[in-house]
Amino acid sequence: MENFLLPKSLLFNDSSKPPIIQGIKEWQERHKVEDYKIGYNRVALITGITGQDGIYLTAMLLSPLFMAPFVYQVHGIVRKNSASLPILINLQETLERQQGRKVSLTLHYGDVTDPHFMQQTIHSVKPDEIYNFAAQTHVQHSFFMPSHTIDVNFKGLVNICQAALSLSFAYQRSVRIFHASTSEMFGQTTAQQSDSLMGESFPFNPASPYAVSKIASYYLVRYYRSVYQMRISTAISFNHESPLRHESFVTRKITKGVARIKLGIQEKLLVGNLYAKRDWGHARDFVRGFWIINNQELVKGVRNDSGIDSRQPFEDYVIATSWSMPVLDFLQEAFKKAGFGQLQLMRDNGYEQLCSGERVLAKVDPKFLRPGEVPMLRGDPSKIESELGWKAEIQIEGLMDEMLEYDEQVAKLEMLVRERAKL
Ligand code: NAP
Ligand code: G4F
Repeated sequence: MENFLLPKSLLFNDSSKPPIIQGIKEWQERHKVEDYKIGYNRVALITGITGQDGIYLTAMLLSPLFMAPFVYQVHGIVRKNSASLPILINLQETLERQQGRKVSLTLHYGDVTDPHFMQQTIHSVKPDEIYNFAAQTHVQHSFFMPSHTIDVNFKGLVNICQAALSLSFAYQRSVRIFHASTSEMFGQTTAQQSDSLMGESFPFNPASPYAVSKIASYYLVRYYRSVYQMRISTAISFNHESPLRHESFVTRKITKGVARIKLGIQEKLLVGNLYAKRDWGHARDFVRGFWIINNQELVKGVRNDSGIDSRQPFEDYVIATSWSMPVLDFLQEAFKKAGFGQLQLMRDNGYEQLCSGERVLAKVDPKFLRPGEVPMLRGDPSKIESELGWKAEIQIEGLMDEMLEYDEQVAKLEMLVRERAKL
């Protein structure tokens, strides 16, 4: 039912600032560079388009307020049973209503693990830009499904790169590829490292099959870039959330749980490790960073007013807010914002629980503890800030407020449906 609700941050209108790449309009007027078909169409292919980042990127590329020098046609790869398909369809219909015309969104049913499907799709779509978001993204699930995780996260990228390479040989077309890497690759830090911010050269120390699959893909990006001079790059992204985050991830599990507890349709929250710290940003900021990275020579040219050197190799960037917070603080703050006041942290059978007087509102359930945990992640975004002018605009406070407000709406709808069902 929540699929009918679009979060505020997804749509750009007069009151929400559209993503502007600094100075691009002035630069467009001054330079005419052949490589950039300024004002012409660009074709973007998004794998994982039904996921959080896929939906935010689609909304941005198809918004008339997105200040990029291209008009986008968006293609997306969708698994037939994706539960998030309705929200994508709702987004398309909303954008068309807003703009009073059709937007160019085409879906292709398939799977990135199928090399024939990827070859055929990339050859028929002939994308200018690919964004590879498709992945088995849940760290805890990767302990139970290591082989599947490696298949989707690593072999999926192999299939995409091979198809893009053959497209460039067959049609002399170069396609730029953005791949989504993760801060999980940094993994467990030593005591000496634990206070340092994690930048591009911070060592990898993976603690899950998910992290291993992403490290393998990270090196695959470097391989295709150095051996075939492909325009491929990656962002090492720290955690980013939104009302569209799947509820199996901790922030959304908390905001949805708190909203339902407030309305009396859930008794308590069951969670895992309360002491892990994460650098939480907003997905809307992150997808703007992904576009900038995939168009990095254009953005560097605009910023230096130097035109574009298309021989310049692509580079990888960390995207983060540089702020981090323990799960426990996120949980307590969410209950506080929802009007539950100060909660007491107690212990029962060796596990923590958060109580309001006699009432238990949240409790650690060992089934959510992981065999390998990453205790602390905090990123250093200084390279992308200084070279590409990206900066996180939405802080944790704004993120939490939006998620709680959205989840209260969802919970109220759920109540309404329950009431009606009784009639
Ligand atoms: P998400 O919401 O979990 O979405 C994952 C997407 O991948 C979904 O659209 C899913 O389709 C699709 N998918 C899964 N297996 C597939 C397959 N075999 N073939 C085709 N599509 C498949 O993830 P997200 O948060 O948007 O993250 C996007 C990317 O960024 C991922 O690669 C993730 O690892 C990476 N990343 C995310 C974060 C973060 O904090 N969000 C941080 C660092 C890196 P269904 O709808 O059918 O399930
Ligand atoms: O929300 P999480 O599941 O995200 P996690 O494991 O950090 O992974 C996310 O971010 C990565 C980037 O760093 C992405 F690459 C990845 O795809 C995904 O998007 O867990 C965050 C922390 C963990 O330490 C976990 O142990 O919260 C802890 N946690 C505590 N209770 C819980 C729970 N995590 C989940 N999912 N569910 C709980 O009940």
